[in-house]
Amino acid sequence: MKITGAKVIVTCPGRNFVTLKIETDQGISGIGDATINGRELAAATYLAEHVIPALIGRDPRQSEDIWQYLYRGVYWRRGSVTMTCIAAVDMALWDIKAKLAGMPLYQLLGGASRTGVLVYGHANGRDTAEVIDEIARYQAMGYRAIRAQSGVPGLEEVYGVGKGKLFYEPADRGAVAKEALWSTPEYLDHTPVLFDKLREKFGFGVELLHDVHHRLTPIEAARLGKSLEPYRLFWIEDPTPAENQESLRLIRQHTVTPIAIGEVFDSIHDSHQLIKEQLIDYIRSTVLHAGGITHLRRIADLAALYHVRTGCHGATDLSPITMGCALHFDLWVPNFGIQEYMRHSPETDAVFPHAYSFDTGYLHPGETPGHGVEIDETLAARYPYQAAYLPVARLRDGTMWNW
Ligand code: CS2
Ligand code: MG
Repeated sequence: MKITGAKVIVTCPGRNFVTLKIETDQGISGIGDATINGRELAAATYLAEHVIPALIGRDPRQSEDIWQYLYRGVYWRRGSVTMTCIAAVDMALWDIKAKLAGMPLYQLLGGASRTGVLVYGHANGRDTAEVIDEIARYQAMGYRAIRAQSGVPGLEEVYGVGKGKLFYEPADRGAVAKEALWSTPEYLDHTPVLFDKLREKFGFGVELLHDVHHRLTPIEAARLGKSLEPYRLFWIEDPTPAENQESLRLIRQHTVTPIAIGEVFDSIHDSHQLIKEQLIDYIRSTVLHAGGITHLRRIADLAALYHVRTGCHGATDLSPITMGCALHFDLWVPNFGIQEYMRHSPETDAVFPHAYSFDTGYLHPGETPGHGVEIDETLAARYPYQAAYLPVARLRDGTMWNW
């Protein structure tokens, strides 16, 4: 069996997505996601110029050897562009292999370890009253786990509070990123009050999550984790930037609030110490940004040795292809925790028809051979790329901070 061709499809049904399509001499094709929010064209060029020429003529069933070739052969290993592009190839090759076997992808990984994939949705609001309304709405939709993000008094715009409802797109159209003001003291004062009100309103029958989004120093994150202990959160996410994995030791010394990190990680080396020292409870790495199913399996297997569970990132800037692959992975992985599920827009769902479905707080990938997601190329062509960037944050004195 041989790869006869491959192409990159960039489309923007409300937001940009980069898709790799690989074709074979047996008429079976596979697709993979290569979307990096704000750096889409870097991935598209990397694939077109440096990956596709190396794929032609190879056997698509040799997904491991191709992975190793693209990882070791680049010399300049790792990094979000390289690992996202390797991931796109990997997703497409697993799609082809599962179609060849006539099975849904999860069967090739080891079959189902559960009947469905527990997901969490995003309840956002400018203030506590709006967050309460949104949580009630997500509960009515059947969600058992809900992330709560709120505006902060004194700050105009903060991460996680969307312009619209149901789905949230943080990237703004334009040639350069918008600048947003951040101030930690107001956030540290406001957040425990928010969750006190949420638990008073909803009790403890719903799992509540919160994304700190890299904005605190370790000691500030320790304070936040401690202040939230009475509200028993499912997790606080990205409490502090985790390039320095040791910094999680300080947070761990002060609080038992569970910690989830990893959506910006691109390899096992970014989380190796966090996992081995049990500095986190959930690893958020994804099939998209961490080298595909082939690499994410390795991360999950290491995590399983240290009681760390998966909690894959699943925002709107990860295409339905990533969601499809993630759900097959989630259905199989023994140390599953939870899956993020930010719904895509109807335009996006039309471009990426898929087999996965939502029911009473769980997603299921479906039984279609492959990963169960396709791309409508004719429709995709109607939405040309539009430059868009994630915001950057500055403190009141102008210091660059973490958005
Ligand atoms: C967030 C993301 O969903 C999350 O946990 O961290 O929405 C993140 O801000 C975006 O994926 C960035 O593009
Ligand atoms: Mg996050």
